Amino acid sequence: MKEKLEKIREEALGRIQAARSLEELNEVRVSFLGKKGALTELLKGMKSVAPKDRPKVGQMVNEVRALLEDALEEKKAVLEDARLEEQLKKEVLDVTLPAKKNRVGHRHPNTIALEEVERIFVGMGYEVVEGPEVEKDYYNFEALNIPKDHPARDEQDTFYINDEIVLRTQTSPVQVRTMEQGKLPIRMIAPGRVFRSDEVDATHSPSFHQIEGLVIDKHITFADLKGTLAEFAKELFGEETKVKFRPHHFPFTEPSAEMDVSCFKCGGKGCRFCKGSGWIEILGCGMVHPKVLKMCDIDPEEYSGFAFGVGLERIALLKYEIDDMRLLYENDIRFLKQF
Ligand code: 2NL
Repeated sequence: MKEKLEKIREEALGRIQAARSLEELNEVRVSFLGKKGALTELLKGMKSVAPKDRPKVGQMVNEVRALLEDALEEKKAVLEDARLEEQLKKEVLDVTLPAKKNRVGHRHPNTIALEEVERIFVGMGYEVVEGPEVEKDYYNFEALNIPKDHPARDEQDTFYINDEIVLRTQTSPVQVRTMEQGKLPIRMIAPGRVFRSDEVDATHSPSFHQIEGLVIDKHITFADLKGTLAEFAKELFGEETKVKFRPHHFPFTEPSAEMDVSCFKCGGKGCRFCKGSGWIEILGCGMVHPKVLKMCDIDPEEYSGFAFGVGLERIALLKYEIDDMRLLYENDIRFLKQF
């Protein structure tokens, strides 16, 4: 009995020592101290021990049990420490690493330019008005004094839905519709998508954006047009910007002009950007043609007005020094995120 006990003790201590994990250690505990464990089995053999020796043997068994329990406890603490250590190693957190950046999108250069133009005109008391992209021929051409044989009406230039319906080639129809409503005075801009049957190249696209402006009131003169557009140019391109007007022709304005701004790159001296001239063409404008007013039931003897039209893409290309319009439509994030 004593030898058996000794053997159990040595074997148990050896296996406790060798245990590599808490699970393995628990197996060792069960196999020696559990209900069917070696030590428990040994106690069941007490019947064969002489009654007078039983207290002594019982004491020996209890001593071994206590010894093994202590050894198990000790090893358990060691293994628990090791497990914690390992877990901490696995969960190392380098707080000096740069944080993951959330990639946030932003506005398209066209939109940035549009909002800038809107801000300038809203600041001068203008309303922003939108209208349909699919328009009646009447609003797109007829009401703007564009005669039936005008080249702009050619199928080469305009997308026709049928004889009476077109994709608008400018946003003027929005202004005609506003004039028709009869509420005067008018101070408005009409931004939006327009369509022309153009081949795609660095400066053309069959679909682009325009911002037109219209002012109708009593006593509006070309001086109002000049002052307003000069102020617009200064706000858009910088306080030092100069403007000049060259005579032009549009069927819907009389007189008509094109406005140039002094080159904001070289200040007017002439550089590659303005092709040496010192000036950059920016918009078309003029005094609203009396015929256009009449067609909208506005009396040209009492009221007068000016109007202008500017390409949004043209402004975006100039402001952000982009040399090819197609870049604005490709939606390549690497390009877009620069603005
Ligand atoms: C351009 C510049 C322009 C207008 C648009 C306009 C609108 C109404 C009446 C009179 Cl309702 N005019 N818009 C005026 C001058 C120029 O656009 O380069 N267009 C082809």
